[in-house]
Amino acid sequence: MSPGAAPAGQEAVQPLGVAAIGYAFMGRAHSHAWRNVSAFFDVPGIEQKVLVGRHAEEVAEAAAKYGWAESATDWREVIVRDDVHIVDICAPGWLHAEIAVAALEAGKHVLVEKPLANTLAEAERMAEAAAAARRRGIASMVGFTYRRVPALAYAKQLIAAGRLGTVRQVRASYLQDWLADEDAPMTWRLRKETAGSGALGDIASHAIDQVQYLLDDTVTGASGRLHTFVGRRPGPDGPEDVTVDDAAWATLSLASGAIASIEVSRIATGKKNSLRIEVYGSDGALAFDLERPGELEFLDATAPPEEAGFRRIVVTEPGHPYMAAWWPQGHMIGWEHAFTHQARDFLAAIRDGAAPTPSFEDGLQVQRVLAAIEESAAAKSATVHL
Ligand code: SOE
Repeated sequence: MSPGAAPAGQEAVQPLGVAAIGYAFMGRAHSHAWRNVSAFFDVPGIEQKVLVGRHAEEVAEAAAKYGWAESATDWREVIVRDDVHIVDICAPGWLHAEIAVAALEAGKHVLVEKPLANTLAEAERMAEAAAAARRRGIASMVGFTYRRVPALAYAKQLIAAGRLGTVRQVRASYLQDWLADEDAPMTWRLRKETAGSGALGDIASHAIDQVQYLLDDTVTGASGRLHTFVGRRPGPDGPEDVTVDDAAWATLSLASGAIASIEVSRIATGKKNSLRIEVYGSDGALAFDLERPGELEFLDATAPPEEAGFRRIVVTEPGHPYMAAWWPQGHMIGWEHAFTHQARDFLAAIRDGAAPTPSFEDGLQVQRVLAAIEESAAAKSATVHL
């Protein structure tokens, strides 16, 4: 029996050893989730075995702070360890494919941050490795974490239950302003070779995933544009060229006949982390904004016109997704909780021998859309069919 998998009729006893690779922003968010998940959710026990990073001193300090038993600097040594069963990849995009494929081949369950990869070719390789690993009972999942925001998970339930009727149109935007300042420094996120793309891969990937997830639909065509407003930024050794987009926008067609628009930016002055999604159907509509994560606006268009209007649902009821595990009704949770929900769903899938979602195949589908938008933008062409 593999660790974490429950024998028929019994609870699993042997904890799953987790290794996380990367200890910056995402590594911290994931560490927080691993640290809390078994305290709040009924999942197989885990042990935070080892945190991996390039700089020995910094990673040792981070490991001690975030609850890891050890730290290491060589991910290749870590992913083959017998006491490591889950590899959680929080490293920048250029490392995803190499680490994920090696970890899957070593028989480890793999969770990888979004977007799945920097290029379509890498994403295809990862999806193939995941499918082969799945046949050996190995789980893999890509961290489109916003699927685990209770308000968005509830929005999906409402749409699936037909409360919006036929969904016709979606407007999705993801606006941030951390690059609005021309003097904001270079980071790996602004170099094509490390990040793959800019706002497109970083945040349009979330918006595209949400459109396909909420509607349970597939994008079949895309027309897009990319723009870089600040071409050079201060680097460690002087000014450096920015080689990715600051902003992107696209129109998408979906298999169901629905259409969507996507608008993303990291220079949207005043917008901090606004993933806004509006869904319009024949019988109702929904709106969500990540800057107010515990609320969902819902319109029931089957009500008499005099009564119809958007109403605000406060998503803190025990009947809302994930909420029963936290505080009594009415008490809010935050951004970081979605990572705990993600760890919960991943561990539950491992326990049940189920295939967790979003799968690498789902991540690959998002990557196809990103590539189509890039192709359309480069060619200044109309729709690129996937
Ligand atoms: C940076 O733009 C970023 O941290 C994204 O990389 C995350 O995926 C998103 O959750 C918040 O913004």
